[in-house]
Amino acid sequence: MSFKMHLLTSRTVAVILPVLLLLGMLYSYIWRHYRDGIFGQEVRPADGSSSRVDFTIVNHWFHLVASDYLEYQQPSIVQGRTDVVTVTPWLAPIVWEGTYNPELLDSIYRPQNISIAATVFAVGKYTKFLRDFLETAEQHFFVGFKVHVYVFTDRPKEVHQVKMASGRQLTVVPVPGSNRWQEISARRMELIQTLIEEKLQNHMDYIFCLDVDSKFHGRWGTESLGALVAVIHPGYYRDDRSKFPYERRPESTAYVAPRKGDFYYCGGAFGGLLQEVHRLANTCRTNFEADAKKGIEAAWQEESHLNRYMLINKPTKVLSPEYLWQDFKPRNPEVRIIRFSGVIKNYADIRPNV
Ligand code: UD2
Repeated sequence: MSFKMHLLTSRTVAVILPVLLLLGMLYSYIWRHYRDGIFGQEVRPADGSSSRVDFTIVNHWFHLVASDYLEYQQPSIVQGRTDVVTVTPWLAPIVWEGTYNPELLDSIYRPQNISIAATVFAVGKYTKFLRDFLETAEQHFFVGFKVHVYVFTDRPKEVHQVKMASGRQLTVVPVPGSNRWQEISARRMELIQTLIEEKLQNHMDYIFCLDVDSKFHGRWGTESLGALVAVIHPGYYRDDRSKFPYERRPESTAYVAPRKGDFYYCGGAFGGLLQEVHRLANTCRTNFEADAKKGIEAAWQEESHLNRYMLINKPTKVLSPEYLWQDFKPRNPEVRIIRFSGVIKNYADIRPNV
């Protein structure tokens, strides 16, 4: 190589290298922002700790592909249910019987091969509810789809063996017991967060977190899918929001002011995409712990924190009280079907404390 050529090559390298370096930095900056927006976010709880979670992109959420061969009833925009409201003021659907076509929905989601995790806690004497919960879930919960049920319990030997259909499985996760039911109920958020981080991310698409003292009676399926899914509590949906049992002490991070609130949601059933439920669980757990440091326990433990969260982070799909009724309540006429309901229980018999 001549001296001139050599000089030219070194100059070229001297120019190209910094440009490449700059481009690399720019790419990594843009990628980080894009990923945080689409795949998940670095969550920084109030205590300053941080937990990064990366989630794979969820195509089926953005792109709904229907089968060309399926024939179904023509939808209408002028006829439909008039006895209930089917959309929130922020335009999220409220799911009631008669507002959707289950075959159409299943035909959209089945080819996507989606997977659904379900968590249920059975600590102490609550293991007695597991059998009915698991058996009825086999009959009604996402039938024909990939489902992985995680049972958190301090009594693994009492977990009932249920025959599960192919593609469905159950994992028992041992957890410590507790002398306080409030702690068992509230600790669920932390355990759900850890489960997502350690076991589910990049393996499952959706997660639903459910109370164990309940049974399925009717279909709970693809109509319930959404990014962030809340269930309207059956006890308060006809009441004025000033009567909702939100946490009313301003010192609590779960505080909701008297003239605020959309709906009162259940702590006993919620779900959505993994990254959304992770964000919810992490926030509720962090806020619960911040309250605990001040000696405050919210009126309805994690249910109060969930309600505060959903007031700010609006659910993208809202499930009507069909999705969590209470067996002691007579059915209201607008509730045409009860899909999932809490059984009647004697708190004094089953809780570790009163
Ligand atoms: C309501 C909520 C519940 C929770 C609670 C406030 C509904 C239908 N239920 O139910 O989700 O927000 O208020 O904390 O919205 N558990 C055990 N062992 C125990 C106690 C509780 O495993 O000793 C678990 C179990 O999964 C149970 C859940 O925690 O289903 C909630 O406890 P609960 O059913 O006693 O609470 P409850 O009926 O007040």
